[in-house]
Amino acid sequence: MPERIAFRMILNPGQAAEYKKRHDEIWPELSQALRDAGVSDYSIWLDEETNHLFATLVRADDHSMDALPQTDANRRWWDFMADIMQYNDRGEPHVVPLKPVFHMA
Ligand code: RM4
Repeated sequence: MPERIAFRMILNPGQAAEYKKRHDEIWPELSQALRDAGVSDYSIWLDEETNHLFATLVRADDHSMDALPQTDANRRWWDFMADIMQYNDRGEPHVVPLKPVFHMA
């Protein structure tokens, strides 16, 4: 069964418009890399009070999200986004997995 997951990232202050613009113009090769990794129905929402980015996506049973950071498109995208998001010391966006607590179908 495909699984929906959610996680949180952090935007740098004052970067909301730029973050949205970059995603409005998302690189086709990045969307393709995500799809190839078994990702679909990916949304990101901004909490303007905290600058938290709330993301949800669906991943296939046989997804390969763990290998995404090694793809050329993802590596270049993370380099490109590093000036407007908070990153960890491994050069990846700071990501906090979120725990499902309620769902009404
Ligand atoms: C985000 C961040 C995530 C990526 C999305 C598409 O800003 O870089 O890692 O999955 O863009």
